[in-house]
Amino acid sequence: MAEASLESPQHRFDNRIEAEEKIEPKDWMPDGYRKNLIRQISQHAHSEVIGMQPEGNWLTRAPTLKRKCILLAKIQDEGGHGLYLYSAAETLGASREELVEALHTGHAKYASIFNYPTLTWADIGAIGWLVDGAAIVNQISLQSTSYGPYARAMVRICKEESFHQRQGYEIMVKLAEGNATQRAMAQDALDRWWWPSLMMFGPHDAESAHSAQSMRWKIKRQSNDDLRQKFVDQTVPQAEAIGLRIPDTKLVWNAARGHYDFGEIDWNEFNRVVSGNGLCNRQRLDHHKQAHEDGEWVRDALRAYAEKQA
Ligand code: FAQ
Repeated sequence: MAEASLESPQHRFDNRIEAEEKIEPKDWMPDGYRKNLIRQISQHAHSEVIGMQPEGNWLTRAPTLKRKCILLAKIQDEGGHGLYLYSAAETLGASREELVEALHTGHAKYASIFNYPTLTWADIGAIGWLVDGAAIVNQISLQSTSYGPYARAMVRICKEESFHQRQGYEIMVKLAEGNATQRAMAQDALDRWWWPSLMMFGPHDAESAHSAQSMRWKIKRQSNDDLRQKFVDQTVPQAEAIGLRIPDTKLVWNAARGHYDFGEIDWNEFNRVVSGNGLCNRQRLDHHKQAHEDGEWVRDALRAYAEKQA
């Protein structure tokens, strides 16, 4: 009996996770592992695609042609990230139709950050600097996630996000070096995007429904709170370097811990936004549904072509 269980698919799977081997699409995996991955990867994909909207709002109003080209390239990258991630989720047996349906019916989430409006050009700087900055901290860790297609998608995504973060910070640098109005715009954008960026890492570890199991399966490699701390530690000096103030009165360097201490997130706001009642939730979903509907003719043409070939 003991010998048989040593040979069981579950046992082999556990050993491979233990040995840091990647799990590939055709390998045996527990149902829960598959479901959890489809959940996380598809929500990640939805975030990338919905995340194109707040920045898209500034494409026609970028201050120069060069800024417009950079922003356009960045937004297209985000669409590409969504596509790699949908493909990774499809390798687990989920169809694209099901995934999009889950987004449209509210069964699948996307990152709360994309439900905030982009009010000024400085918001484009703040998104690149803070939102892409937070995304990279999380995604670098996911490069060593246990599912092969997800880990490999992360490698390329991280390279692109790194360019995004730098272009955002460079916008903030220029505004911070500018006149009083430009500096005020940069500070106002930081004030509005700081806390929502910290929320991107999800609930505290003790409240995180999926973390313990995801860490055991090595889907997640670092906890929500550890990643959030890493982001704070690396971002505070960047703000200081350009003379911007982080909007947190509790923020202080803790020499004993070797980290910044920081204030508490407004979890009521987080829950409100995640449950669909943020400033732009309805607008973001309606826009996605409309774009999806407008693309129906492309899907029809592809289906007709496939039928003709069959
Ligand atoms: N917003 O048990 P946990 C980007 C949900 S990409 C909304 O801790 P988990 C690029 C969570 O889904 C940004 N929902 O969950 C870009 C779960 O709900 P469920 C996206 C959130 O999965 C930049 C429930 O709360 N990145 O920005 C949020 O273990 C600029 C319980 O939470 C990724 O998706 C939230 N902030 O940990 C694009 C990275 N936090 O499914 C355009 C991959 C938590 O039970 C412009 N994902 N929830 O209904 C992850 O690393 C994880 O999924 C976490 C959450 C860390 C996000």
